[in-house]
Amino acid sequence: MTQPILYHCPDARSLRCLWAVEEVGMDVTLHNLPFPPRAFAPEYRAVNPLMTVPAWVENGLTLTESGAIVERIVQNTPLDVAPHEADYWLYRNWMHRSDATLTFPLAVMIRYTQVEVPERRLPQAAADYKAFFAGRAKSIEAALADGREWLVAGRFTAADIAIGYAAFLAETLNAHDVLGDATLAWLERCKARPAFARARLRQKA
Ligand SMILES: N[C@@H](CCC(=O)N[C@@H](CS)C(=O)NCC(=O)O)C(=O)O
Repeated sequence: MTQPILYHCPDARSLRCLWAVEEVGMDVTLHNLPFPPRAFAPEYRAVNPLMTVPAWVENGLTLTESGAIVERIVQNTPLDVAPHEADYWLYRNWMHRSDATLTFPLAVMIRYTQVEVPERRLPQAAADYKAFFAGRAKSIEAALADGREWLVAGRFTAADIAIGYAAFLAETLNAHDVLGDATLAWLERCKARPAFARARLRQKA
């Protein structure tokens, strides 16, 4: 059994995985890459032909979806929600929603405000996709409206990591003004997790 390798770019979606690693105390080899790898790390294609982060390599298996990797990391820990628990399917829904529904519009914003060369930047696309994110993020506010501390199962779970990263990314893009009060308070609770701070520190090493 070899130690898993996590390929990561600072504050990219792979932060979900590094945060989960720190929450559960798993030993992994962290491989930091410059962003975007397709421009600055051509050798990474041999690991992940998609040229996206994260990638997770473990015993001959390569995973490339942040949600699936987080699920792998938290398996058999209290951060997972088990099939016999009442919130199991809600939990799974949040795990899928985290990237497919909530991070996607933010990725469009990043591309058209930061990644593209200045002449290809599109302020209108960024504004439209921020509005798209705003509509979708109402689902977080609705879930937290009853005053609950965490999204599901009455405890901090991988759903808070997966969705918390999307809210954190919105904040790094200055798009958090569209988040509701309950969401902003929950985001602060997420960021106050010692494991989140450790992950952000470790990615700088
Ligand atoms: N659905 C994938 C998306 C992965 C993804 O698009 N990652 C971004 C970083 S946040 C990336 O590597 N972008 C660089 C590129 O596409 O060239 C996941 O959740 O891991």
